[in-house]
Amino acid sequence: MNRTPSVKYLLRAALVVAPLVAASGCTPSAHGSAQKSAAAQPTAENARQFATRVNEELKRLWVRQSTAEWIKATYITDDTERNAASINEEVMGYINQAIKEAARFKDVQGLDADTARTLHLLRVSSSLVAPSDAQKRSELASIAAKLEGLYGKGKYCGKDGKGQCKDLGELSDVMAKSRNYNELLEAWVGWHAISQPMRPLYERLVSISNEGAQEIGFSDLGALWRSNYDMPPEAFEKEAQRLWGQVKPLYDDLHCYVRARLAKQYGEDKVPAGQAIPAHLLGNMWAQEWNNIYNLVEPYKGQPSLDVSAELTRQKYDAIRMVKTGEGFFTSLGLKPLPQTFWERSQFTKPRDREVVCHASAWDVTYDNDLRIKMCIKPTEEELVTIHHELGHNYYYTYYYTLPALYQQGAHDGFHEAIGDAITLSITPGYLKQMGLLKAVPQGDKGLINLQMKDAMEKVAFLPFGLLVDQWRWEVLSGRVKPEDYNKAWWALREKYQGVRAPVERSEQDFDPGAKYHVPANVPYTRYFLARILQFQFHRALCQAAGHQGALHECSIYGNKEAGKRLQAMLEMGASKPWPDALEALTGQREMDASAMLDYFTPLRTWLQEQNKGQKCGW
Ligand code: X8Z
Ligand code: ZN
Repeated sequence: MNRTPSVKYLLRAALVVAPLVAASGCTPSAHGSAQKSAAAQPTAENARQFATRVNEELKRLWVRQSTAEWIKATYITDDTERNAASINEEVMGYINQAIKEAARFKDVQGLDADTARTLHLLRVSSSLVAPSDAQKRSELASIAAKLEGLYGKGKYCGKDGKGQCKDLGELSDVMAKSRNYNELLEAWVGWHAISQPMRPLYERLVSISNEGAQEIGFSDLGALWRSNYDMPPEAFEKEAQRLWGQVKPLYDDLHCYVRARLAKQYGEDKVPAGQAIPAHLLGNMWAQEWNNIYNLVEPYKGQPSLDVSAELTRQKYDAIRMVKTGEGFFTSLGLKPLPQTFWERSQFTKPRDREVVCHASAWDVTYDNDLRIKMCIKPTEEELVTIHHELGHNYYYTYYYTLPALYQQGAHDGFHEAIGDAITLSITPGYLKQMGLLKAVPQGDKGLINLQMKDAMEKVAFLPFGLLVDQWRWEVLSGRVKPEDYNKAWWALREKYQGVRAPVERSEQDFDPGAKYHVPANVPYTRYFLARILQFQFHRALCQAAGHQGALHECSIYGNKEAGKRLQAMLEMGASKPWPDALEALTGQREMDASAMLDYFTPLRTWLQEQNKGQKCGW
C-alpha cells in the first residue's frame, strides 16, 4: 500500500493532514480577548477562563483555516493558495500571541488538570510557527502554500520536457508495475526533479519557523514537534530509537531476503550482496513500502492468489463501492455509519479539469462531524487499504468532535495514524473471501508464509522510512545539517536506516526529501513509524477483547461489538489525557511496545532466517 496520492493534515487536528499550522486565528477580536485576559491577574481561575476562551477562538479560526485548506487542496490555483496562506498567517499570529499570554500562568499554583493540559497542548498545537514579525509571518505562510502547491502540481514530461506529462499517480504506476531497470530509473529521476525548486523555499521555511519556535521557548521547530508526546523531547528521541531497536532485526532479515531476490531479477551487478539496494527497484517511489513487488519475492508459487487488485478491477469496483466496503468494516464493530454529508462533500476521485492534491487525507472541516476524505481512488488493493486508513481518522473525529478544540486530536499523532491500520490487520483472507475479493483462502504453512510475506513487504519494510524522514528534519531544523548538505544528509539516513541508495549520483542541486509529500506539506512523519508499531498493539488488544484464542496473525475482529466498544472508549478520549492513559484504556499497557508486531511475524521471521543462511546480509 503505498499511499501515494495525498494528505492534508496540516492543521492540527486530525490527523491527517495537518496543515501547516494548527489552526487558530488572529482576528482583531480574537486578539482583543486574548489581551483582555493578559491584563487579568495570573490566578488559577483566570487561567481556566483563558483556556476556555482559547478553545473557542481556536475552533473558529481552525474552521476558517481548514475550509480554506480544503478548497485549496481540491482546487490548486494561485488564488486558493493565497487565500489559504492568508488565513494561515492569521492563525499563526493568533497562536504565537496566545502562547505568549499563556506563559503568565506558568507558575500559578493549583491549576486544574484540564487547564494545565490545555495550556500545554496550545504550546505544541501547531507544526509550523511564525515569529511575531508580521512580514516574516506572511512570508512563511506564502512559502508553506507554495511548497505544497509545487508538490501537488509536480509532473515529469520526458527527458526533453516535451513528452506526454505524467503526474505522481502515473509515475507511481510505473514504479509499481514495471520490472524494467531503465524505465523504473526514468520514472524515479523524473519525479525527483520536481523538488529542485523547493530548496530555497525550504531553507527559508526552516529559518523563519525556527525563529517562531524560539520565540515560544523551543530550541527549534523540531524540538517543538518532539515535545508533543507527553515527555521531554530528549526522552522522545530515545523512545523512538528504543522502538526501532526492537524491530530492526526483523527488518534486516527481510532486507536480506528481498535483496537476494532482486539480484536474481536485475543481476548481481545491479544489486550486489552486502550493499544498499538501489531505491527505484522496490515498487514504490520512496521505497517506503514494497508490497508492489510481492510477485518478485513470493515464497511459494502455486498457492491461491492474494491479488485483490485483480478482483477489484475484474468486478469493476468503483470508488464509492470501495469506500462503502471500508465503512462496512467499522459499522460491523457497532460503530456509527458515516454522515450523509461525508458522501456529498468528499473528493473520491481525481477531477479531470483541475489540479488537486491527490495525497490521501481525512478531514473534519468544521470540527463538527463534517467528515470527508480527499483521495484520487483507483481500484487497487493499496487504495482499499488507504481507504481504511483514512476512515480510521474519520472515526477518531466522529467520536471526539464534541470535545473542546484542543482535545480534538489523537492521544498522540501516532494513535491517529494507527486506527485504520489496526482495522486493516483484520482484513484477513477469510474476510476477503467473504467479500468476494479472493477466490480461496491460502492454507497450511506455505499459504501462511506467502501471506506474511505480503504483509511484511508493506508493514515491516516501512519502519525505517517512517523513522528517517524526521531524523532528517530534526537534524535540519536543529542546524546540525546545513543547507549545503541537505541532500547528502538525506541519503546518508536512507542508507543507514533503510539500506537503500540513490540509483544515480545526486548532488546539492537536488532536493530529494522534497519529493516526499510530507516534507513540502510540513507534516511531521514520526507518527507513521509509531503507528506501524501501535497498530499491532491495538490489534492484539482488540483481539483479546473479541475473545480471540490462538495466534495473533489469525485474528479478525470483523463483526465484533466488544472490540468496537473498546476502540470507541479510546477514540472518545481524544487528547484529553496523556497518551499512556489512552493506551491503557485500550490495551492495559502504558508503554508503546513492538512485541505484538514481532509476535505477529514470528512464522515469517523463522522462515526468513532459514532462507538467509549463507547470505551476506547487511550493507
Ligand atoms: O500520508 C499517509 C496517509 C495520510 S495521513 C495517506 N501515510 C504515509 C505516507 O503515505 O507516506 C500513510 C502511511 C504513511
Ligand atoms: Zn493518515
